Amino acid sequence: MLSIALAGKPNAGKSTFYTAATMAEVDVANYPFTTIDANRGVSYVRTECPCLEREERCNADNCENGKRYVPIELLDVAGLVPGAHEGKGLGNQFLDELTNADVIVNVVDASGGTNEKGEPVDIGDHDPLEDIDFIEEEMDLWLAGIVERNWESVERKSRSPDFDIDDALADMLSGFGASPKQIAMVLREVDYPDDPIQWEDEHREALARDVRRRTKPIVVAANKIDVAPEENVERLLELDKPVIPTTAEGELALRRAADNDLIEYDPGDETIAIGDGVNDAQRGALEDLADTMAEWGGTGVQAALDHAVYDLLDHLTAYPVEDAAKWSDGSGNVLPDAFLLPQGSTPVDLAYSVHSDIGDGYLHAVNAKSNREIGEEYELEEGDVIKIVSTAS
Ligand SMILES: Nc1nc2c(ncn2[C@@H]2O[C@H](COP(=O)(O)OP(=O)(O)OP(=O)(O)O)[C@@H](O)[C@H]2O)c(=O)[nH]1
Ligand SMILES: [Mg+2]
Repeated sequence: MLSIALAGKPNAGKSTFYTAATMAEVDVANYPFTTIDANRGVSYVRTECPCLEREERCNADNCENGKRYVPIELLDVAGLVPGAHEGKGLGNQFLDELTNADVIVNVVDASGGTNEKGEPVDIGDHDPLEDIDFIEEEMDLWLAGIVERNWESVERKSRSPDFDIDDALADMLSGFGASPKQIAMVLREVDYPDDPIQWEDEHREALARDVRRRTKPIVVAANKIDVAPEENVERLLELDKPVIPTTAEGELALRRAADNDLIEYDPGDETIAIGDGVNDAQRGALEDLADTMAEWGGTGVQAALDHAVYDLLDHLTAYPVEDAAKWSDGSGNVLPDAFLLPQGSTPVDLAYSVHSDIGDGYLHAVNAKSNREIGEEYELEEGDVIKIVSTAS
């Protein structure tokens, strides 16, 4: 499963975001380092279900009237402070948790109500722009440290006659969650000596920076928009980086209200319908929240996850079926499964995602939307419904 990690300063709202997105109970409090051990749970990205193209909506568990929710893993980790790679705050513990993440959501307190250590200050007192870069820097320096610590073993290996620097670096960096393909791409772009003995600190730092950028892309969640000065959010949106305004607390309130049938709301909706069962205080709070949503296009929590997966990681959703006419599995369930795959994936890749046996026994595939057989080279598109014919199925 794809893994998204929530990173950021203490007290920025990571655990609130996590609770809202997974509806799991975790500790949330207005002081730094509330979270010490990482929380790991299932959340979803939202996309349009192909059932919208049919007369009837599907009955899949994760489809809500054509709003399709595809599972991903969400990770909520301890807050990060400047100097973490040297052990400040909770230090490397947090950074090590990121090894398995495919993409990072950097939760920033856009209200300026917490200082660089995450301690509460008056709203607007701290400039949230200062909280953007240090996360990247800490991650880069942390990875550079890993490279440095492993350098001796690369130098040792270089004495062997069949030594290849690309292979040695790929070997070392695979532990960081970088695929050989990603590493090959980075190595093509940077200039470095073939002999590890000649590497300087700058080479290692440049390598770490490039590998980090490619393997851990970051989207910023400009959080607490419900209380943030508008100007703060605007300035964050002007940055030359992906930024999504969010209110994690707002999303949590909406999900709880929807669970209690007080409102109609599906995660990622830009509006809510308030029911008759609410009292005056609840109505006031929900109306305030609806105003915030109208201003920024929703609570942003779903949008941040969607942006991470569909834009930064450039993934698509494909739907394997057994019956190409009914778009169903063998028991008649319409569009029962959805898989996230990188753009450029083929029907064979989809077959392997379903099961390695299905992949090994792959014969051919049918595009169920056009009812045409497709070749092994066919590049899947968002929302494709595919029947895979395999000796294993
Ligand atoms: N107004 C407002 N407050 C929020 C929002 N999100 C979180 N908070 C509050 O911010 C405080 C910190 O939230 P947490 O979710 O515990 O923050 P964290 O980033 O997990 O903090 P650590 O675990 O200490 O790193 C709590 O008082 C939350 O209620 C939001 O969108 N708006
Ligand atoms: Mg926390």
